[in-house]
Amino acid sequence: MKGAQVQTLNEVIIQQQSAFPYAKGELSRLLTHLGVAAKIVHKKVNKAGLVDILGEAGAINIQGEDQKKLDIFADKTFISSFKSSGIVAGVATEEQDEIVVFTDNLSVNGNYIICMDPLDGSSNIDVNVSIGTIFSIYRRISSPGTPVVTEDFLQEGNKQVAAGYVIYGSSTMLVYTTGLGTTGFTLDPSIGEFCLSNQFMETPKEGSIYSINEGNYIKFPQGVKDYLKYCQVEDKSTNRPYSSRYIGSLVADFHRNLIKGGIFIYPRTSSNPRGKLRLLYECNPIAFLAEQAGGLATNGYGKRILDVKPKELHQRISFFTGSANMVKKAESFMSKYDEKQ
Ligand code: P6P
Repeated sequence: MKGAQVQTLNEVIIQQQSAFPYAKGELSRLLTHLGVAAKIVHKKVNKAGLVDILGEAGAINIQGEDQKKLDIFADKTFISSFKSSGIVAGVATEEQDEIVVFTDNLSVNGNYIICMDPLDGSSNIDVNVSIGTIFSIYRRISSPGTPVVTEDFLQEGNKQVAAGYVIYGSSTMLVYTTGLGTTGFTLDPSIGEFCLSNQFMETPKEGSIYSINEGNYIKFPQGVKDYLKYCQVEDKSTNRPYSSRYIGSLVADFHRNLIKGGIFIYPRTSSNPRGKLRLLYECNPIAFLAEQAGGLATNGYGKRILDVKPKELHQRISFFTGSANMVKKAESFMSKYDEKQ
């Protein structure tokens, strides 16, 4: 039995909807559909060790990575949930080379499109490390009643109407924003509901955690190398040396830093000159959440992630995000060199 003080995802969505006087409830219904799909994926992720769903599925996605069965399951689950909503006209996902266009009579009139990474960090599935679903929701640009086109998906991140992630960890959480702050819900499996657990999440302006794959150190731009040395030098007045925390799963690394304070950096390297992380379905949604929680998200060269005009679906970008003062400090090292992205 749900305790009287617990607020479910649906209840909070309805309350927030009243802040959008002209909203027809479509976005609320869409977030509810997303919550149902997340619960279905949660069940499979939690049983991955038991059910024959681990291991490679054989296909190779556009990233050139082996697709694991759970990746494909998550992709299919979220796509079918969005299609059945009748509100979404199409989806761009990490697992599909091209956009998925819904042409049924209901969906073709949908006002929304979604960019998503259905199961980010999936290389960690077999070692029981937290993984996540990342999503980004836009209103379509093309006219309802016609099939969506790629241009609908190449909107700047500042046009997002909602964004968030599901983290499948020691507990499963849904963290999202509709522009009214960043809010967290924790799944209570005993009642099958996402319950409000973190209202108006605020990330500390300063932190003492830096997250980066230091295995790439020799390939980093000099500004990154200089910033890392700054993090490691002892200075009690600024709480240094910082701690290095990197799990190789964006949602898990970001979620920890969002709560504790810290900076996450995936810079461009000599082997990934555009960076590794994807703009549409990794960096833009995370950037929206970071800013709504009082943090920052840039490309390391002074460009706000949410202002970048995408040129292609699977475009990569250099990514610096987290506590505002830490991102600003890192940028001050980057700006000493004229390496512009
Ligand atoms: P690396 C996972 O594959 C991912 O897309 C993000 O979740 C994560 O932050 C990053 O790649 C890890 O990349 O090169 O450090 O293994």
